[in-house]
Amino acid sequence: MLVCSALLSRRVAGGGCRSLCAVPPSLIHIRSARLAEPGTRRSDEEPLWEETGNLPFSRAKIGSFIQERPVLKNPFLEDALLRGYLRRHLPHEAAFSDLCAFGERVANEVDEWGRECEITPPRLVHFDPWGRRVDHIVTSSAWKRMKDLSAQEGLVAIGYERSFGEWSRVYQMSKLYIFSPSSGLYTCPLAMTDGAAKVIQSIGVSWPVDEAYSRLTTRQPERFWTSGQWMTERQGGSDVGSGTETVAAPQADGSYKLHGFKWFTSATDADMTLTLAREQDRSGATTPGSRGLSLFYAEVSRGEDGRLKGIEVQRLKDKLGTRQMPTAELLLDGLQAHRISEEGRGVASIANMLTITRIHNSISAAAAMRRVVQLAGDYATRRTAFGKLLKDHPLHMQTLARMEVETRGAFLLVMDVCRLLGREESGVATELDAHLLRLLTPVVKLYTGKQAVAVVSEGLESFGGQGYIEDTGLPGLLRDAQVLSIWEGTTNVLSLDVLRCVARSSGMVLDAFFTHAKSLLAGASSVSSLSPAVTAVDTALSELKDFVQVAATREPGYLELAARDLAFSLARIYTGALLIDHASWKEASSSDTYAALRWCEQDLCPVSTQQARGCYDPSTAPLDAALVYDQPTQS
Ligand code: UCC
Repeated sequence: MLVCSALLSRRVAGGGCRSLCAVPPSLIHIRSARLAEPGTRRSDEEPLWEETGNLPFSRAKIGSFIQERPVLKNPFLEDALLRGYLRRHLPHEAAFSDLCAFGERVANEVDEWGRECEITPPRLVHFDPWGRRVDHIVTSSAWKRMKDLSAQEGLVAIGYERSFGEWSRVYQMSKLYIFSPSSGLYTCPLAMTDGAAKVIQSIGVSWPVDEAYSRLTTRQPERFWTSGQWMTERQGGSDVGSGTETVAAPQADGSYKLHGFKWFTSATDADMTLTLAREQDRSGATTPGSRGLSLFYAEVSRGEDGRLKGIEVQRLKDKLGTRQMPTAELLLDGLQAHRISEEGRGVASIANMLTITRIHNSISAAAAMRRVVQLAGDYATRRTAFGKLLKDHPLHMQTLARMEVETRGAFLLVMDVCRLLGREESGVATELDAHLLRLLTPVVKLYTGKQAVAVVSEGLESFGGQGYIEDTGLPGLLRDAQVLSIWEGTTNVLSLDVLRCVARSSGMVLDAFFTHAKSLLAGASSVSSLSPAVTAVDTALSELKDFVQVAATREPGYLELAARDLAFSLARIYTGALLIDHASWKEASSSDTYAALRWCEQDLCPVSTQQARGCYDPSTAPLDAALVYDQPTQS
């Protein structure tokens, strides 16, 4: 480039072209393009650019090659597994045509709104022009359109209308699955709205929450409400029982005034919230721990002066991703609320909400994977490198195929949990279903959260440098994926939840797991092409059983160290069984079989592998700590 500029300045100064003739043609092109606009004559002696005949940069200063962008097509029509799964389990024309029409809308209309939400993030206006405190969270028009769309499309309502009986949740979550990556994170308020409706339904739809329930589950945009779930305080992200400081002061009319500080409240433009607080007795004393927590319902409203009633928005959070959505710190300063759980039953009552939001989280994770795989696959048909399209490079296809296997596994795992939820809600769940739902909810959330980060990251890489360019919209997918393993319970907290539900059910949840996984394999016993996968899952189940037997005789610390690997083993084994089951369906494709075989090639039971290496022995914990805090040796 330096040589080029030197030549260029000499030429301009001297007006001659002798030295130019000595440089390679490509340099001439670059320099020429900088000297004058194409088609303009700089001096009478020089020919027009067009007249030289071989100047491909003459029409544009940046060259003529423009890479075709990846195109988002109808995410329902493009998804062979989703369509196959629904054809098998929910073969209803009405559901298909609705999903097809919605997929069209997502690709052609909604996706752009999602982008608008990303580039026009919410902002907080504390004061009006005359100095009055208003705490307005200003959101984009696209964010508001998402709310109307969510009501119209029944994205929460479908789960409560139950038009498809026990398959209604699968139908609802299929819609959310094709919506999620284009939703500008509107799936977050929808998750909490769904969770709040579920809590209200389980407690009883009566005053003071009957009106709220009808608004959370309506299809009328003008009536539709969203709900927050204000659980996190400065001391209590995971350990809610010890960390919740908010107190509820009883009022003469039976309501309460809440006073506290909520540190992380998402989708803070909600119309109502469910939140935890400690009820004060007459002397102002409260009960510590989870036993002191009750669940409260509060509406978010403004007084005639425009101020939020009983709430001050301290600030919006500056987050790595999910920037489309307002997340705020809230001071509750006498917020009027109603207790809706029994006293001291706050955590148990909000657990229903956690189940729903964790399932939504898993849907978002699987959907992010699916979206990046769809876009990467499309791009591979448009991008040429080393003389051929990316799709014709076997190594590139191997990478995308591995992403596809992960995505298929995640999809089947989360859909199976939705199936179980639907069965529970329509009153047809067996005891086995109920145990599986309890066990698999933390499992699917923690596993898909991890998968999403890995797959989306790999997906960005498959676009080369463009995957790192902000206005392609791709980096946002990765930023938003990173939160999926954090909120609604981190991987370790959920792994401990798995242990807790095993212990509280006296192992019944694991019995259900073994029984159902075996029954999924049984259907494939006669399909010879699947036999390596069936053998792998069968072996992993035996290994898992052995692990459980040994672990039951060890001290609690042993199981705690094994918790994460145990949860991963449950996820991999069960997902393997689901992939096999789907591939043994009579209308399954060869790709379904291939995906099952590939999934089952990995270590399906890492808890057994690590146990054999002594990773959970009592000596391990101090060694881990010593490694983490390893100090340079003093000389
Ligand atoms: O992260 C957040 C950001 C919000 C953004 C919204 C995203 C929405 C999704 C978006 C999709 C796009 S908000 C909050 C995040 N925080 C958490 O998720 C909390 C994480 N911590 C836990 O999950 C802990 O395990 C706790 C808080 C549940 C543990 O509390 P305790 O008090 O120690 O719990 P216990 O003693 O184990 O359980 C108390 C009761 C028991 O019932 P009883 O008394 O009848 O035996 C448990 O069985 O609650 C019941 N319980 C459960 N029931 C506890 N956990 C569960 C559960 N998971 N399912 C059913």
